[in-house]
Amino acid sequence: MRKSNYFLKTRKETPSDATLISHKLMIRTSMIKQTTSGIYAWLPLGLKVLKKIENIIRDVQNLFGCQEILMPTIQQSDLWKKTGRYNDYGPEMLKFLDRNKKELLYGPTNEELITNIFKDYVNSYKDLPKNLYQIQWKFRDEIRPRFGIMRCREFLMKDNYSFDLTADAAKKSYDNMFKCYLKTFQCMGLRAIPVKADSGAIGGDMSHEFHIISESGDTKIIYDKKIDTLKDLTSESSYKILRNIYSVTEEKYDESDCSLKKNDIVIKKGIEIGHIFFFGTKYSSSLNTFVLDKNGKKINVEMGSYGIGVSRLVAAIIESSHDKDGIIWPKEVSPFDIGLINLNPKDKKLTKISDDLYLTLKKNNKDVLYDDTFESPGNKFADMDLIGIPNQIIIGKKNVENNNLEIKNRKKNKLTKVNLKNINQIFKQLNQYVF
Ligand code: 5CA
Repeated sequence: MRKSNYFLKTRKETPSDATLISHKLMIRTSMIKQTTSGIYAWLPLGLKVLKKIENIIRDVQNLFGCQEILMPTIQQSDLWKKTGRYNDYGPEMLKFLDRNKKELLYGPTNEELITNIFKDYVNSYKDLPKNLYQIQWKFRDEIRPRFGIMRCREFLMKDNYSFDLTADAAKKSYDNMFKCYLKTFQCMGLRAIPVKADSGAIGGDMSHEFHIISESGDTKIIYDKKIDTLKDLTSESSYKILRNIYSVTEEKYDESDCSLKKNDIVIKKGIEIGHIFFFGTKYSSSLNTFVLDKNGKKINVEMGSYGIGVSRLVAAIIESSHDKDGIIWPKEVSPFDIGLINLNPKDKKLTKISDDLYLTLKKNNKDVLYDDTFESPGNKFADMDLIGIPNQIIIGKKNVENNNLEIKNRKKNKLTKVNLKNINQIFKQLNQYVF
């Protein structure tokens, strides 16, 4: 993508209500634009990252045996009345009437709807277990939307729902999703800590949130310091530890059942990026959803639901990966693989070298943001750092005179000179960080 054509306008100023660094950086890089309180439009740069995150989540969901569906954002009220949540959910739920005065709502979550869909298709124990997921927009009329897309009113969520015959089988589905979440966040270059949590409006008696540690997080989490010594959270041995170790949200913390010594406890602030629930037959019984077991007996299905804040993750990743100059994208979710800077597009030689390299990289399936604009070198460097692509290639006069270009690693702020005719060497250098 040539920067001269790209719908991207970096800026220095941010609105006064933007206090969080991720919010500021997303506005400064024109990733998002607020359209009204707590509601945002996603612009090309932001949407690219959102889609990358979405695709990682999708791949890992598929890997763990979940099947994708897409439910509507608008739901009817009658199912919610049956489960009692039409009133219980409170003012966070956006309700409205259609032209026939039928009560509708914009889904804040989908337990009712999925249970009702499931019911029409599955009626034998032989068809279980099942696990269905969607990646769909949700609306919650948050009392105080804040921090940009971190806590907003309309947001993208991955939600999935498991259906099993017995509580034991359902707990296995829950454990499978627990592992799936550890894997998902690792694939994004994140370290997410599972903590026991309250189940709130979703209900049930077993629930975990997944947090990334961040000073800007709005939840306190309390856990055994052993977690910080685990290298790979996705290994089987780490899983066993994480599933049994002391690790809770502040609301769940009770001094009397925490047997740990003061020195063995870590208290940190976290950003909740995922939340899983086991709630048994809460929805299947009120919505009369059952299967026949092998004796022909009606059994209400045992269910769990599992959410990931897809849009929130964009901000959460920035919170955990930035410096004074801007964003530093983990390569897995970076909007582009490479930023290519032509320091002086008026210079024919530099432009020929840059154009040729841009084409070669594109032919090799690399996604490149090519700064071919007439901005000053200082602005070009600042913009590329702000946007945060992990690797930059810089084409400048002095280096070209010596047949060199420079490759900059954004994270380490390290420049390496490479012979510009040696394309293999260029790829080798880029490979170290990007692909
Ligand atoms: N039905 C369950 C799981 S499918 C559910 O709704 N869970 S939840 O309420 O915990 O939401 C799932 C995830 O969505 C949260 O972990 C959080 O990352 C994200 N999320 C929740 N509220 C917001 C919000 N207002 N803005 C952005 N992301 C949000």
